[in-house]
Amino acid sequence: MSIPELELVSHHLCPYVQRAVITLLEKEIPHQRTYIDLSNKPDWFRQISPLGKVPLLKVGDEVLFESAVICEYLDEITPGSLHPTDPLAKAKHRAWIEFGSSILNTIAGFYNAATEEAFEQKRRDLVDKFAWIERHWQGNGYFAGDRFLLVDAVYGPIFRYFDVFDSIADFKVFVNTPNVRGWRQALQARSSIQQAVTGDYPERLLMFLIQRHSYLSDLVHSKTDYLPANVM
Ligand SMILES: N[C@@H](CCC(=O)N[C@@H](CS)C(=O)NCC(=O)O)C(=O)O
Repeated sequence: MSIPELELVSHHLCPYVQRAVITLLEKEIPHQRTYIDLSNKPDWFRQISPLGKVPLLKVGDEVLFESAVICEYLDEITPGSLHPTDPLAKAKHRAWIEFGSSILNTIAGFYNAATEEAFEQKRRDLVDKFAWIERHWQGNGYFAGDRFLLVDAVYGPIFRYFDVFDSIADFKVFVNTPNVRGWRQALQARSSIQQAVTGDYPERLLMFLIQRHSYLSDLVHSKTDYLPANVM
């Protein structure tokens, strides 16, 4: 199958966009990337995005939305597959991908929580969610063994948040999940995961966190000595 002209409409911090970028990189698919400002969405974007969200994948004159759909499409138009072939295994991977989206919602609750109490509740929710993965762990480096698959592409951007959170304080989210910690390390080392964001990602995320005016924003402020000059 010949690969059509592809353009990924993106945002610098979006973890869902990163899933698509990682898939594009893993499968070495030529594409263009266009970054937009989500706080000031361009009219052309509003006109083609049914949910007003990134990522979008422009495929010639067609537009795909929803990251899971985009990743599966990219996987299917290229040789080899980043999904298991066994239907039950594939269904389980899709379920854990959906679970990854639910972790992302909890992460949003964590950085938006206004009070210490609400923040602590979200922290515990994160601990619980990663404990679920630990209990069901059947991996070996990656989620399903030594081969990187779509489900791994989903968790790379999730763990990336914690690289920045760890630089603020030790929130003890992975204390009792050694397999998840190993998975996090394996994904951190993967070139496609590293290259899915621009080099200024940590500064951009810190700036975004400060702008939440949340409990976590206050923690970032309390560490002003560590903040890079361009975030102050
Ligand atoms: N279910 C969607 C979620 C995408 C999503 O939430 N994107 C966020 C940025 S990370 C967005 O575009 N938000 C803009 C808005 O909601 O106005 C997917 O998997 O693609």
